[in-house]
Amino acid sequence: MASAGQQFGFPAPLWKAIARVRPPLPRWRSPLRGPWLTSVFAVVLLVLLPVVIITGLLSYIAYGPQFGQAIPGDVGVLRLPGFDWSTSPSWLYQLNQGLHVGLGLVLVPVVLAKLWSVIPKLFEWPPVRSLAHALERLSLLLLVGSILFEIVTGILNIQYDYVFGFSFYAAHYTGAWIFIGAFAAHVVLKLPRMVRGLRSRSLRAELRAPTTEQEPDDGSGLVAADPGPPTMSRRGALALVGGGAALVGALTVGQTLDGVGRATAFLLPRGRTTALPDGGPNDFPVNRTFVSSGIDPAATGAGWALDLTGTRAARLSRPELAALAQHTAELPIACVEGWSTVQVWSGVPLRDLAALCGVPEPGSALVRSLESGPFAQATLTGGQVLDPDSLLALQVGGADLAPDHGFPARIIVPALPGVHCTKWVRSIEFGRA
Ligand SMILES: Nc1nc2c(c(=O)[nH]1)N[C@H]1C(S)=C(S)[C@@H](COP(=O)(O)O)O[C@H]1N2
Ligand SMILES: [Mo]
Repeated sequence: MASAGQQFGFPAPLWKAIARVRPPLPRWRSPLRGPWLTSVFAVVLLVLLPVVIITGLLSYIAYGPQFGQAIPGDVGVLRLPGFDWSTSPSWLYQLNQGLHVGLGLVLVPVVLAKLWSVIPKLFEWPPVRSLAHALERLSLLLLVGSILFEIVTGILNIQYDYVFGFSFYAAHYTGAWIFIGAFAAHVVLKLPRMVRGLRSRSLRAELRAPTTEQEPDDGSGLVAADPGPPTMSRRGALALVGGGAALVGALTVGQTLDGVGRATAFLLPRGRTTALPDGGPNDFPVNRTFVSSGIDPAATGAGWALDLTGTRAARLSRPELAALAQHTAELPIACVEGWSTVQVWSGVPLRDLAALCGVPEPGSALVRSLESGPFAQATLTGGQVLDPDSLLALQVGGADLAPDHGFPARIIVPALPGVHCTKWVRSIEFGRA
């Protein structure tokens, strides 16, 4: 350790003096802290955080970055290999986002417990001992900073609370990559230590008997030198964190499931309003009501007609659309924010509309809404248009769509992110492959 000061070019006596003048930093004295407990929290995160990461990146791809409609648009070197998001199984995006948001929330207590278990390291003195130590601490700053940033921005977003003055998606995406890099480095550096920590005690023995005796000091800096009296057993600590995670999970899953499950989704701010609270087919959650879209109600009246363009143009009124062959499919709407609802939709298959305007094998379809603003348009892939269950829906559960659900017509495509299931459709432009 004599080299520590020398690496920075400090004379050794000065370095030693810095080490001696420890400021009055808090002393962390819980006898619970130790390498085994930290390793237990670590292994849970090591297994489950990659699921949150991967589903997050898949959601970015599902948005269709190839059409410039994933946010952020230009991500430079962070561009993911593009592929067309599948339409099957129809619950693919529902599962993806249920996992991303649900597991992300469930892991919050585990992340907090892990940070609590290593907090003495934050107050280490001297703050840096060598260049390697300085780099390690910098990577930890990025690791902890980015995961807290992802948690806070993620939760604020699903709470519909855009308090930040920047784009949620751009920030969450960039933060994710910082986290991925720091997480990978951390795993490489700490994996052996985690394995040693896990091996140092038997989980079964810990769970069987409540132990409060301190773990032996392995020099990791986690075990308090002057421990305070125990407040709870290690088993109690695991039960507290596990119970917290289970409670968050129980209050969240309902948003991805339908029916009675939704009543238990207490953490869900959205989807509590329903379009028509009459127990009928339109009585299911709505995010954005017709009134808040700002569309003039007259524009959805008898004069409404759908404009189609391809190699030839067509204009179809609602009765004309209803006179075409109808198809019915039970499909979810799954929002990026994790909530979803499965309904029975009926309408005209998009591929029939494509064929009608001379593009039987479309490469894309640009759907425009009567609305302006962020939901004004969305582009579908050729594969999405050609799925037989992809619809321009006119009805839900056998009744005409309520204004809040997109009357006169809305897009429903299996496994498509909810945001691209455009409501109040005005026109569709089919592009060639
Ligand atoms: N025109 C338009 N279409 C839209 C939206 C919208 O605000 N305007 N919301 C989108 C989003 S984000 C989702 S998740 C689905 C379902 O939203 P809803 O509950 O508001 O119908 O519709 C999508 N289609
Ligand atoms: Mo959404």
